[in-house]
Amino acid sequence: MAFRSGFVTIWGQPNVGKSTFLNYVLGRKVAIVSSKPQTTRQVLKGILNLPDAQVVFLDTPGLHSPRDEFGKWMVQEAEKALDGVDVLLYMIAPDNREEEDKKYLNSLHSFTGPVFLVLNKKDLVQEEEARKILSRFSNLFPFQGKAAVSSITGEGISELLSEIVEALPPGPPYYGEDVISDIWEKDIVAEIIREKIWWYTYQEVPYGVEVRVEEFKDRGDILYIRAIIYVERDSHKKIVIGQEGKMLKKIGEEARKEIEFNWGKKVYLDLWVKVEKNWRKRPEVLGRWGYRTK
Ligand SMILES: Nc1nc2c(ncn2[C@@H]2O[C@H](COP(=O)(O)OP(=O)(O)OP(=O)(O)O)[C@@H](O)[C@H]2O)c(=O)[nH]1
Ligand SMILES: [Mg+2]
Repeated sequence: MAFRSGFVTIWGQPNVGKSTFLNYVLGRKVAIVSSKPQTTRQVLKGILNLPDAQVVFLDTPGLHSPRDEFGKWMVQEAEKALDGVDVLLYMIAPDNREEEDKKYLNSLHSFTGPVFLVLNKKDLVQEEEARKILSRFSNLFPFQGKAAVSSITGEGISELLSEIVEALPPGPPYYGEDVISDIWEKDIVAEIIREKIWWYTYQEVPYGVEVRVEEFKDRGDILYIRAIIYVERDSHKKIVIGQEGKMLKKIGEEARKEIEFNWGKKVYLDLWVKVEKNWRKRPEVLGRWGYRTK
């Protein structure tokens, strides 16, 4: 059988489990995950090497109606991830807002490749309910295939992967076998720190957080990392630092443990918190950080 390779974009509303799915498929965490919507901000590639195929997945920010410049940038990122890809996985979850899905599926009619409908979080519903949801969606779009999976238990995923591989064109791999993701070391660290902030802070705080790694130095026995956590308001800074610095300490400890685990090395993590007022609405700040809208 000929070797196959291609690009597969994971698309869908926020919080349906796109990043969790990617991490499960790769057997490794490349994308951060949280129980809050709009966790993923940038398109991230995750590369799966199989004996007979290479599948390059693109995890995307959840589709939503943007409320500011930054939200606009996130949705544009997701839309750009349709260009030139071979296969699309449209992901839904049992607690999805189906009206919204109709809108996004309608916008897909210009996509020429095969589209698979993937109902994630199957573990949360009975078999019968999963079947009903899939059949309701059948009328909305000419899907190439449909699958119900769980990105927590792994149910249904290997069958779906075989279908995806079959839908890919024959061709050589795009990346070397040792490449798992296109995300750089500094960005992985920034994302790990951001994930902990998403886990431990509430309401508007995580949405207004941006993490920039300013220094990343391997000093032989220790990895020295200096990062700035930007927040939108003074009150948010207080929350992220916490009483007597407790919150920042907890975020730092959790992030440090994960970085040490990933790099197999001791880490010194130097965290700072700064206010960048209303950065999500300010094109000049977004531009400086590489978030340019069209
Ligand atoms: N029970 C269950 N929970 C899941 C499953 N997949 C993901 N989750 C949970 O759903 C939440 C959202 O997961 P994410 O992977 O961050 O979702 P996402 O689609 O990437 O979200 P955005 O990046 O915001 O677009 C997390 O709390 C996950 O643990 C699943 O198959 N079953
Ligand atoms: Mg995500």
